[in-house]
Amino acid sequence: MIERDAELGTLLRVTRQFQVHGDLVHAEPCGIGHINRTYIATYNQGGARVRYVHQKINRRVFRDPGAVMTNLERVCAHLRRKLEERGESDISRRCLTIVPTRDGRSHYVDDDGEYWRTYVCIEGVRSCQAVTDPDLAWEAGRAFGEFQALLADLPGPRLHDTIPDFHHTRKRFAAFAEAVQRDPLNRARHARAEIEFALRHEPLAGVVLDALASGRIPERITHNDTKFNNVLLDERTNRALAVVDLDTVMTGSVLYDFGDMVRTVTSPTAEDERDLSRVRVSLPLFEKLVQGYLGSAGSFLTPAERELLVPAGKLITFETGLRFLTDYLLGDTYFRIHRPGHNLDRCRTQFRLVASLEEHQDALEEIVRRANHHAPAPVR
Ligand code: ADP
Ligand code: GN1
Ligand code: MG
Repeated sequence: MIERDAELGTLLRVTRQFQVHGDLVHAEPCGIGHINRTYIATYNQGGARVRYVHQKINRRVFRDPGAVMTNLERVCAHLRRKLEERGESDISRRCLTIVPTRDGRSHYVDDDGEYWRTYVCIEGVRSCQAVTDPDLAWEAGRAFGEFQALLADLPGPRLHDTIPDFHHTRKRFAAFAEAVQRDPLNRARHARAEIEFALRHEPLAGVVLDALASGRIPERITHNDTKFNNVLLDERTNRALAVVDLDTVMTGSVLYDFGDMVRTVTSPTAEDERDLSRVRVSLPLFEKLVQGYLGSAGSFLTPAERELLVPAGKLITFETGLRFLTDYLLGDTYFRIHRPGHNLDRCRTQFRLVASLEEHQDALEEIVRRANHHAPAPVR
């Protein structure tokens, strides 16, 4: 398999650069994730089978991969230290472990200027593309809330902005409007209804931006890409074990994180579900998500942040739909696609969920009110 694929051939050369012992026996691409190239590689290490994850960072998306790696090293070291201080067990399954290169660096730059890194493979886990079990929604909320709590006291300077203005929804909207204007592939005619929907929802774009700008809500260190498949679940217990995909950990609002949880765990469908009649917010899933999140983040969230939890769900679902639509119009150059029209399908799913969140807004607000009542006291 390795010889058949040019990139896997490169991979064979790359793997030798890392402090991985033993012989590579098998490597295959991991089908999950829209951005990086991820390979799971099996080695024969003294007769035992050991797996590692090799990842090529997407340079088109991350313009400064060195900055990504600097952030990543700090974040991984801090998470590990915190887990050790708390006396946790199974730490190598609870956070990412960077395997250094033979000369002690966190990454290797190949002859084409591509950045590669290697992680210990976390075993006995699975990641989910859709959630139907409310207990899993609770796990998602708990895991990301705990992640934010663990990073609250990260020492040192501000993290690098690995993607500037990542959740600047107004700029995302402007990019969308420009894509419609240019329509370089003449695809807008296939997306009339979605373009109309986006234009109608433009006012949503300011929801979190304005609260941040006015100082109503604080900046914190956040994950910024909290979709559910970025949590690894213990396949035996279904408990959330590790949060992965740390490339966008930087300063932001916790509301972006919560919003992306709403987007990915409250409809019992995958992100690219084509049967839109199945896409809707499930109140039991939402309720469990909020309870899990407030259980771990409730001790530091301010009242203003709590007030914006429901709007943030709508905002990030809208923003992500907008990003899929923009990418569709521009020729699918950002998100990896697996079929023609994939990004348009993804956009439709997001917009359908936005509509469902709007329909159920009062019920969602009521759930948050109830959960706030039981969660740790708000910080003032
Ligand atoms: P992308 O940015 O492309 O989403 P991720 O860093 O999320 O890349 O990795 C893609 C997938 O690879 C993850 O969703 C997860 O399933 C798997 N993965 C990543 N790191 C590990 C690891 N250390 N152990 C096991 N699986 C991993
Ligand atoms: C990308 O990397 P991945 O697949 O976990 C994207 C997110 C989107 C998500 C939509 C760096 O996440 O922002 O919300 O796709 N990551 C980046 O599924 O753009
Ligand atoms: Mg990912």
